[in-house]
Amino acid sequence: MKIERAEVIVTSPDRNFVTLKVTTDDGLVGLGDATLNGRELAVASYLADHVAPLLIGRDAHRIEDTWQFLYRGGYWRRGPVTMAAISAVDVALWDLKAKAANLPLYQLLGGASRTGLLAYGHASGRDLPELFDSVRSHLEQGYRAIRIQTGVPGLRAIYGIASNPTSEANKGVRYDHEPAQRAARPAEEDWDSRAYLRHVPGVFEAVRNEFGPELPLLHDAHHRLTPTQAAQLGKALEPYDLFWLEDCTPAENQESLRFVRQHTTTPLAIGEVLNSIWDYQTIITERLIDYVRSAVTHTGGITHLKRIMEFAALYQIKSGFHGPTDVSPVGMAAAAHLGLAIHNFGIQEYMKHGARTDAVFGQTFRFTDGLIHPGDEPGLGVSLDVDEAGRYPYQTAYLPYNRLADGTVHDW
Ligand code: CS2
Ligand code: MG
Repeated sequence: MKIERAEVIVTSPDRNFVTLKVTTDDGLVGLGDATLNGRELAVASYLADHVAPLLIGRDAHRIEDTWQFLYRGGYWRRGPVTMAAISAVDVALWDLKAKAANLPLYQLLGGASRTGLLAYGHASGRDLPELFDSVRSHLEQGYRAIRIQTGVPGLRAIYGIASNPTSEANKGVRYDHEPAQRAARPAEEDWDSRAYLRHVPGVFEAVRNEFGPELPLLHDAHHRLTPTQAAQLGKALEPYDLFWLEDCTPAENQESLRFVRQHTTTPLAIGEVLNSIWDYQTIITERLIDYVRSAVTHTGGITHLKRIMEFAALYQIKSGFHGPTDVSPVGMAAAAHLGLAIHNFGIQEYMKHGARTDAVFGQTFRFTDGLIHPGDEPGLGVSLDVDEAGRYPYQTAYLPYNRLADGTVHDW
């Protein structure tokens, strides 16, 4: 099964997506997601200018060899751009191998370890009434686990709030659905960690009082706290029994999680900005996290994330794969196939894509009664309508950034 064509398709139906389409000499097509929010064209060029020409003529069945060829052969290793590019090739080859075997991909990854994947959705509100309405609407949509994001008094626009103001070009698109605003420059937002720390525990108390003790609740601190503040928040949230507190502090310094772990038993999830098994070495071997948050798209594909999950299994750490709308339907399908097969599955993030995106990407992926299933079509179960994609050319879009009250740039 020789690779005959490797094309990079950039489209912007509801947001920008980068997809690698690999076609073999016997006419099979494999797809891989290479979308890196706010830096899409960097990966598109890495693939089109440097990788795609090297794939032509290769045996599509040799997935591990191709992975090592691109990782070691590329000399410059790791990092979000390289690992997103390698991921797209890897997933496209797994899609091809499963289609050649006429099996859904999860069957090649060891078969199903469960009937479906528990998924969580994003509820948010600037205030409690808006938040409660958002939780109710997610429960009505069938979600059985809910991420809670809240506005903070005194702060104009913060991460994760659906009703935040958006750019003119993003009118009608929920802010939390697409934080990367279509604009020539990134939007500046404000932040105050002490105001946030004073406000959030009370919100979780109110949500528990309103919705009871059982509902799994998640929260994303989105990399904004120091290790000490993260320990304070984790401790303050213990009475509300969170499923997880995510990205409580930037993870570049993996050891900083030791301090957080020493002070709170609130489960911790980290990894959406980590790109390789080496980025997880300390936080897994010292069990400083409970959930691996990587996306297949940003972590070297199914081959590498499966390796990370096998490593994590030794330490009873589970998956909590990243699944916002900037992971394309191809990336979501890959996460669902891997999540269905691995033993140490925890939960899957799932934000629904828009109608234009669903028109570009055909999917057998389904969300029923709170559970995700990738479907039983051969391969990933995703198709790409190139003509439809062609209707939506790339649009410049940037994720926002933060400044503190004194003007200091802060983690967004
Ligand atoms: C977030 C993402 O879903 C999450 O947990 O952290 O929404 C993140 O902000 C975006 O994926 C950035 O592109
Ligand atoms: Mg997150």
